[in-house]
Amino acid sequence: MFCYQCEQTAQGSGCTNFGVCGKSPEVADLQDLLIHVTKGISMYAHRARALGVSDQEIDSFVVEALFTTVTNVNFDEERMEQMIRRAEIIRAKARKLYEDVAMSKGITPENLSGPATFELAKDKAGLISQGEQVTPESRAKKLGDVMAGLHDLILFGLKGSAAYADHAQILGKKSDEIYAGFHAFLDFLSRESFTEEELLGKAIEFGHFNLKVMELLDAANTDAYGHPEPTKVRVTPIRGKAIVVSGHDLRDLDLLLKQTEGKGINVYTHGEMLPCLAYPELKKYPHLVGNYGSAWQNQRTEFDEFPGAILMTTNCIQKPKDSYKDRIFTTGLVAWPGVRHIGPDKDFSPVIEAALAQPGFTEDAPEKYITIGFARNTVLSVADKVIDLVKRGKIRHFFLIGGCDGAKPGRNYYTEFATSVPKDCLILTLACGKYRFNKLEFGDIEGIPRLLDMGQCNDAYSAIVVAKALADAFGIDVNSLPLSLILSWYEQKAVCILLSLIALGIKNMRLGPTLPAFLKPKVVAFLSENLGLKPITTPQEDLKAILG
Ligand code: FSO
Ligand code: SF4
Repeated sequence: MFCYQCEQTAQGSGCTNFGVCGKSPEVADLQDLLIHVTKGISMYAHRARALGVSDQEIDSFVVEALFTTVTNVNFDEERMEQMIRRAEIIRAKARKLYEDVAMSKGITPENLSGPATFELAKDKAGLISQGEQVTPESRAKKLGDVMAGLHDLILFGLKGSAAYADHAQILGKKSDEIYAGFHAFLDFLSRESFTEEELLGKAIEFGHFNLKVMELLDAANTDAYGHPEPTKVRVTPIRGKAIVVSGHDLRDLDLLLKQTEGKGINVYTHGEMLPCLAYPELKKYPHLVGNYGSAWQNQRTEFDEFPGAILMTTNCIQKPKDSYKDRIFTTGLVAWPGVRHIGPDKDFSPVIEAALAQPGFTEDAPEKYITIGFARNTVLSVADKVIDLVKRGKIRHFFLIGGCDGAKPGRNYYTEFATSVPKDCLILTLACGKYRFNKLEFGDIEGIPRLLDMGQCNDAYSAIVVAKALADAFGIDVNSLPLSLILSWYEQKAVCILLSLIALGIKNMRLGPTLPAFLKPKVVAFLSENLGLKPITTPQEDLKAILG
């Protein structure tokens, strides 16, 4: 195995024996093989589309295959093997689709090779050794470090973007342009050789593409559940039976809420599900009582102490402790060997039974609330007031402190940064990194809360919309706004967002806790020269540099 797709990669360079995340070498190799076959599918699907035909099963599968390989999604060898076998069938379907349409138009189909035609081994051991031949490490041997790193930057971005596209397609939002994009990028990545210019150009093109994916998911979420609105959310448990839902999928939560109605079970959000509590069509359920716990990396302690059932709807799952292995469930693409999985029928009865068999919370904890729900609609509704406050010098600067959390001690930077931001500045936040400071008191500036939680990581889209609207209102470029982005990254969704921000030309972003291992020094130097992208240093130094 060789995996360096996330921030916690071993020694900051690559997991080679076993994933720091808990991913086995076998699963890592199978994931790389799945990506390889998926490139083959897209080589055909891309060409078929150019001739006017497409197929929903092929389109959806490619998105799912990419998402399955995102950090902390699928740790199950059996499921990975099944996915590869299905990929083989889908590839044959895509090939037929392309060859048939070409023939019908009197065109000789291209004779494709590589990922399009290689034969898969008959048994799992054979698949694993095939996977070993297509790891990022073997790519680096062929293409060289810089080129392979740029290839992987795009590939990892695609994986993150696929997570968003999958959430959107689950809610019925499907876009031909977006499926076409996934196939086109994978087809590009299936090539044998590249130039640095081509790869850099594609990375920027991908950044623009991902904006459309985030826009699609924003539309899917808001069309289905309304626009998030400022909502006071309870963050301490109340007496009664309980289910906690983690991950990112709004529809899973909705379905679970419907199935638990009248059952005397309280439902809590965890991690990136917190923003769900602000959507009108989700918060309407009285038994969705609040948020439990904090960010993903604390789940082993928090789930251990949770006296009910646990449902994981997407990443980030960690190895379950024995103490809760029989009351944690996965659904969708997330999988852990031996953990019970709720299939596509979304019958959550086993989760409900497990919750009823547990004691639940025996008493109310002391009340504590936080306010969430400051996505684009809400923030833009007070834009005039915010603009006025900026003009009157009441708001000096905006900080977007957003991104993922993780286990490394260096992540304290973000808490320290948030608490050191001067009182005349606003803080926008999103994704799971905010748990380090979202329960602290930040106060307000003439009624506008100083800490505005915009939502999940994909709500970076909201932040971009707000930044553009503010820039328009002031008649200036986004980079001239008194706005600084302080980003934390962990997995591939952060990579696609970063590429979108780079594509928009956002300058002077600070990124931490460490820089991605796949961004080689030459690429870092390029981004730093052209966009002033820099690693975080200390909160005090960075604040001083920003505010002058
Ligand atoms: Fe966090 Fe995990 Fe949402 Fe990521 S829960 S780390 S960026 O999955 O996607 O923010
Ligand atoms: Fe290592 Fe991250 Fe890959 Fe897991 S996802 S194997 S921790 S680099």
